[in-house]
Amino acid sequence: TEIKQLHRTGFHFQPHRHWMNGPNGPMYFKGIYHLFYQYNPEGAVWGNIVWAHSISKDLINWKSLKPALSPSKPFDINGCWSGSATVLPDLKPVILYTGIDSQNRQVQNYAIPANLSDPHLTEWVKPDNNPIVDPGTEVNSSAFRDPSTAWLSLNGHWNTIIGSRSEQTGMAYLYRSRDFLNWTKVEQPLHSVPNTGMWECPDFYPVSHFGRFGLDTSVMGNWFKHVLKVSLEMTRYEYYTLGKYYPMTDKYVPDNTSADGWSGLRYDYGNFYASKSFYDPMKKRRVLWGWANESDSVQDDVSKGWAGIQAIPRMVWLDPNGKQLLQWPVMELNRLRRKIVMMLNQKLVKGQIVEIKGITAAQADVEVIFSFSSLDNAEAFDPSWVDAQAVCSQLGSTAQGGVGPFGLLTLASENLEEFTPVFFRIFKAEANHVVLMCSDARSSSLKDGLYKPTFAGFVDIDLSSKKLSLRSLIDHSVIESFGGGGKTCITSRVYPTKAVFGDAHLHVFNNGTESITVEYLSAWSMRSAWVN
Ligand code: DQQ
Repeated sequence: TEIKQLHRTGFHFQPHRHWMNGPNGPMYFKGIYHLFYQYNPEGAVWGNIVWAHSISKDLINWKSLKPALSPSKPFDINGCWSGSATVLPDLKPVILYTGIDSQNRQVQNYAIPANLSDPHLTEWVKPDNNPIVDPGTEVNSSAFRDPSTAWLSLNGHWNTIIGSRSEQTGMAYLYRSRDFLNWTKVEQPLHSVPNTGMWECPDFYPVSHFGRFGLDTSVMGNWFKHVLKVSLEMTRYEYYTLGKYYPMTDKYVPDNTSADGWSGLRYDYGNFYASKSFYDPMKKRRVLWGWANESDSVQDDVSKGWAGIQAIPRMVWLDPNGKQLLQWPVMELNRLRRKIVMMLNQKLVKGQIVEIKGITAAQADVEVIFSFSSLDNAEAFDPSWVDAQAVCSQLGSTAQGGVGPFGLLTLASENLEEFTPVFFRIFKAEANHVVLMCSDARSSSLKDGLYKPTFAGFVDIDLSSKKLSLRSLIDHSVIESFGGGGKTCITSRVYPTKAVFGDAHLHVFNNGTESITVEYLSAWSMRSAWVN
């Protein structure tokens, strides 16, 4: 088209054109990473859903293959919806996915590679004994989807969980099988929570108490915790609990260290949904893929010719405090770093803004450590402030505070008509300090008709070192931020009209009474990746 693409990303995963939603069946197989995704081959809006397929050696540069699964049989004729891959112990990958059948029911199917010696696994077969799970009479056939990667129990059978709801109780049904073909529903769901509505894309995996190494989904042991993540259709956020899994009885009991439900822990406090993780045996890590939807209008998507990106894949592991997960962009991303500029010991007094010059600010990676000498100026935290997003939108980034707001001004236009601040503000509570992290899209664009939310989360961090770190990946229409070394993540989609390409600027700022020091900042221009 004639339209200049102002908002296409340079190093995020997206198809060449058309609509993409959730990541499907991510896996590593014989030296190659596979990513499948929900895709409309006919346009930039949701519909006609197939499993598109791309492969990579480094999770950053991708080659697109033909779709692996398209509607063709009675058991998926109305859509090939989300699902997962499991690599069976004899190195045979199997896909479990949701088919929308000829009666518009959601059923679970399987598919296998047509030719295991094809290193790309280009061709997939949907055997005729599908579906392998149907909703029967007990389960709501319009709310029964997204089978997880299967895991092997100590009692010798395979397990998968499937998202659902019964009335308004969200749940993950547990199904088990001895042969991966005949599946039976376990009476009790693996977990359910009243008033949370439909659970999409459940994910269930172990995390180690020690270090950053990931664990294969079927690994069982006493020294692990398990993560249960669900995507809440009602709020469009993903929440997770940490808990204990009993591999003899297949029971999961969440720890009571955080809320279980929509007020619980989130992978990301912004635009990040329908995620899936997989174990990478090459680098012994667990990697998380999540979808960041557009925040512009359907009409904008149609004129752009595309919609949807995947967030940069993240390594996930257990915080040493055992109470939450930590996330960090996979290290392969660093290979795209080109020119670097640094800032050392730059003091920021109240109201100060300092530009980071010399990099491509519309396509950049920034890491910064802020420090402060005292928290005496921290404002009192109102215990009724449970909703970080509400606090953040009330206080904003420009009005003066005590300690903060301080942080980055990303995708800023020359005269600051447009800017997206990513920042912290520290409060004093009864017994501790409370750190608020925000990514505020309200001033991100002069254009109307966009969704410009104020995203925010709290950062559960020990401030005794008087330091707070922030990393932001800036890529034209997306800002992915990692606060406190990956404790709190926020992804925002923004569509600046002036702060584009060479006209985008990056700054550090402080609007708090307490002076803040940029102890150390590195910002890199990012090279574009080869994506599809
Ligand atoms: N959308 C898919 C479902 C999944 C949801 C259909 C996630 O399988 O539950 O494209 O956005």
